[in-house]
Amino acid sequence: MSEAFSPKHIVVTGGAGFIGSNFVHWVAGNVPQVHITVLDALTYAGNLENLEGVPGDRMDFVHGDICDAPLVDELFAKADACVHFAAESHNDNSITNPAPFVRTNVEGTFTLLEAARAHGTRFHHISTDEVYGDLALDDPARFTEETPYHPSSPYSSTKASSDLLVRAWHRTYGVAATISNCSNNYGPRQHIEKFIPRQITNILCGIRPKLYGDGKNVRDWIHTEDHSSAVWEVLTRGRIGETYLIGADGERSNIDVLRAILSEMGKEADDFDWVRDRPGHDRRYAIDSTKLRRELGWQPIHTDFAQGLRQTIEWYRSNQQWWQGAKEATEAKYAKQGQ
Ligand code: NAD
Ligand code: TDX
Repeated sequence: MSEAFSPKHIVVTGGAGFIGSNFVHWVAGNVPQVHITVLDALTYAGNLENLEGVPGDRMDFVHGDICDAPLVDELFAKADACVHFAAESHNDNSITNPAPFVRTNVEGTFTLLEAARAHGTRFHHISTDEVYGDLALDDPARFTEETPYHPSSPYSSTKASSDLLVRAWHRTYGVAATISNCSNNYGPRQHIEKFIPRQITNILCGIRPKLYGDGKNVRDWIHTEDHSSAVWEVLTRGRIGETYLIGADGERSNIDVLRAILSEMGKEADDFDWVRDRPGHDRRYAIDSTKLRRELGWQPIHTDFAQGLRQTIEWYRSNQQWWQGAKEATEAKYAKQGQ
């Protein structure tokens, strides 16, 4: 299949975060002709070290806010596409303080869309399966592109809002936009507030892992490199105005994932603490990615979860300087919440 769109210069917002930086590495390693401008505010979740190893002639870094309209306008004038990862991304933070979520996720996306409208920039919006709410554990259904929006948390409701803005800017103003909604990512460089890296780094620090509620909640795990390859397919060959769900058939309960980590790290199956549940905690996410696979021929390559988890554990073991500075504050924040 031939490529319909071959950008020469892309703006990647949130490129110093977990998934954004993995995407930048993926593009630099797989697509020779593209120049990348990373726009990132370097919040607590952004880290310039995440971009180490990306050749200097392939990328420039702009330290700035996606809500800064003049800056965004200047960058969009020079690029032919934007892939928009920047967001406040953690559900638990959105419960304690939703304000930055509304600002970055809603107002920030609005600011970018206005610039895309002014400059005719191709716009790919990164979203989440959480916009669809949750499924029961015994429901055979999975989310599809037709599932109605039903977000539960302040985080997911701001992501749903941003998706709706993208759809409206496409329909009303003709912005050349696509959206992808992906399931839970794992892999290197994920902030240690998130489930998998929190448990790995707890064990490395001699702290007992923490499991919310009854541990039966199900997440649909995908390796972040597979998310990156899917985003590239949608950006270059996806149909304008369409939404694509990204998932790799990786449904697992939290307790199963935790037990896999414990076993891999030489701990007993019950070496963890049950802690207070997350308010409004979504029960189960599950993605049906048939459209992406059929239309664009995308396939995940990291299909062995045990192996991906082993490599992720190894990454945190070998990169303690990357996460150690954030560990105490992250755990203090959780302790205050009883988690
Ligand atoms: P992250 O929190 O690791 O990184 C977010 C990045 O955005 C950081 O580098 C941060 O500095 C930057 N940022 C935040 N506010 C900004 C602002 N106002 N201006 C400029 N930059 C700003 O997040 P992540 O887990 O890598 O998620 C990236 C995207 O993928 C988000 O849009 C998220 O909703 C989506 N997503 C995440 C997952 C997941 O499992 N983590 C799954 C599906 C979708
Ligand atoms: O210590 C913990 N113990 C625990 O049991 C933490 C941090 C989490 N959990 C549970 C809550 C969830 O059921 O693990 C599951 C995963 O939690 P998170 O890593 O916080 O992810 P989740 O809330 O599922 O959201 C993630 O996937 C969708 C990303 O953070 C979002 O950005 C993305 O949109």
